Amino acid sequence: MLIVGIEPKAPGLNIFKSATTPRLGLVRLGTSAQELGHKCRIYCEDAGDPINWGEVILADIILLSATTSTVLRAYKLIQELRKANNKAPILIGGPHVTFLPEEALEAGADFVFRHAADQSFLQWLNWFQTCSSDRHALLGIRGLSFQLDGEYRHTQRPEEVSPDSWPTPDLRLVVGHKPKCINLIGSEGCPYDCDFCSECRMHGHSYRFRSTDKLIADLEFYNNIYDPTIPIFLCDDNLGANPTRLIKLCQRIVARGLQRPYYGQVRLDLAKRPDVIYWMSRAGFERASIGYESPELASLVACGKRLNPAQMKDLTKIFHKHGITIHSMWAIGFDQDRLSTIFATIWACCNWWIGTYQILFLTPIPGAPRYERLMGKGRIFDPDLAQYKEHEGEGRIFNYDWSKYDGHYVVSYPKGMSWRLLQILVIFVALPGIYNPIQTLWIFLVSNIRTLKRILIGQAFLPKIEFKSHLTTLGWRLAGLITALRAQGGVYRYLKDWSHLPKQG
Ligand code: B12
Ligand code: SF4
Repeated sequence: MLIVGIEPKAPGLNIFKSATTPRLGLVRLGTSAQELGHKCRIYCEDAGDPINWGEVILADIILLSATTSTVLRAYKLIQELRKANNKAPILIGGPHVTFLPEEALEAGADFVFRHAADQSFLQWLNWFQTCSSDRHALLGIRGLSFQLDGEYRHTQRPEEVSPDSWPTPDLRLVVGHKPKCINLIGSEGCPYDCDFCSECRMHGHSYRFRSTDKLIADLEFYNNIYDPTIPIFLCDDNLGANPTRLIKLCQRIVARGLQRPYYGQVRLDLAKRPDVIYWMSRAGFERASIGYESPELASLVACGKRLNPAQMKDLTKIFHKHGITIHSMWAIGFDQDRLSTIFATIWACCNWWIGTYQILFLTPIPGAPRYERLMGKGRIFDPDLAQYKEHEGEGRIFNYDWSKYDGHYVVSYPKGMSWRLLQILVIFVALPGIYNPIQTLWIFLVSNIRTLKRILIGQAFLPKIEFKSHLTTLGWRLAGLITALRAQGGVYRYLKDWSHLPKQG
């Protein structure tokens, strides 16, 4: 069968536009389907060729994958896909529709896959090939939402599968995609349940890890098909969740000669274990993406960081000392935040010499505890019970246009300041302020000098990777500045569109 998958493009301009990589959902499912003998073609609108409508017409099954900010584009595509091909069932999945399955069914999807679909998708494929006339049989597939006898039905949440059962995602399925960075994920689940994140409800509260053997095999696979200078982003939500496992992975990378530029998503407190950072540096980790969230103690306590700003500064230095550049992720809009928080964030980014950063507004994405708390009266889907229930929150969300849920727009009333001032100060002052060319030049100079010093004391294991990383940072910072300035037009229009909101607002 011909399976066509589509990952819709992100709405508008955002700071991720220059680092486009496909999410791995469709690629992983497509690889599994391909192993079963099906032909799979994936179109990632932001990272590859445009959709080939000739292929869409011939497709037997159409897959769509979306996050909250891309879901409206997915719903629009459903209408166009139907017109082009009204025989093929349209399946949709991802972290948004998992928590709003009926919204996707109303938008025209035939089947919604909730949570991880590695098992349910293959079971569905089997159903489709063998007994598609018996829709009642679908009730036996977990994690599925669909219509039966004129009613929406939601089967119970899927069982958690071992990450070792995942195939190595074959990015070559993404038509026209020439990776500038290869994403690879090796774990699922998270015990922290942060207020603004949906990971725990999506994948459960316990960490499940892919074995080191499998990860090494994944890395070897990419080493064989892609240029070894292309970075691999180990995008686990917390790559350092098990520090011993991470050390073992790095040691195996070194032993197998698989050093190359790696990026990893870790928590800042991983630096309390300098031995882990040392091994990361030896394996080639040039960049760590770290959720800093806030430079203010009250907000750090509120989001469960268990670190104070002074400790954060010191831990930042440990990454730098090992030649690892930091991409810091900050969130603004905690109930404890005041306007001064924005200036404190600018100060921290500059004063702690952080390579790159993103400052996003805390956005109440469906599935996150924050969404339930901030929404008004309405129905919410309980993923554990697999049913909708009535709910009434604080009523602070004023905009449910999902295309504005990419972290660049304020969509709910903050507690400690006016939403407009928050929006204006972050986009018009903080972003261009921190990416100012003088700071960019300083960071470039300081990090190169740091690497030279590391060479002199025999601590720079992969100096070429380090020097290249400083150039990448320079490029990203300049691109960040340009994007921040270009994004201002959209934000200005947004402020005008919502000018009717009451004053506090
Ligand atoms: C890599 C990554 C990125 C990369 C690339 C992302 C991209 N191309 O969009 C970068 C760094 C650029 C990025 C940016 C952002 N990201 Co991001 N990112 C991720 C991360 C860490 C991994 C994505 C991934 O590949 N996962 C692994 C795959 C296998 O999982 P999956 O896609 O969910 O697929 C499974 C199921 O959902 C399901 N499924 C999915 N699609 C489909 C389709 C069908 C038909 C079927 C049957 C099943 C199915 O089956 C799959 C296999 O089990 C996730 C967190 C996570 N653990 O997933 C966050 C995540 C996707 N990002 C998120 C967000 C919010 C963002 C940003 C808005 C800002 C931010 N917070 O950084 C931006 C927006 C980018 C944009 N395009 O507009 C949220 C999305 C939440 C939501 N409801 O929208 C996530 C879930 C993090 C979180 N827990 O909050 N991100
Ligand atoms: S933000 Fe990170 S640590 Fe917090 S729940 Fe999400 S994945 Fe876990």
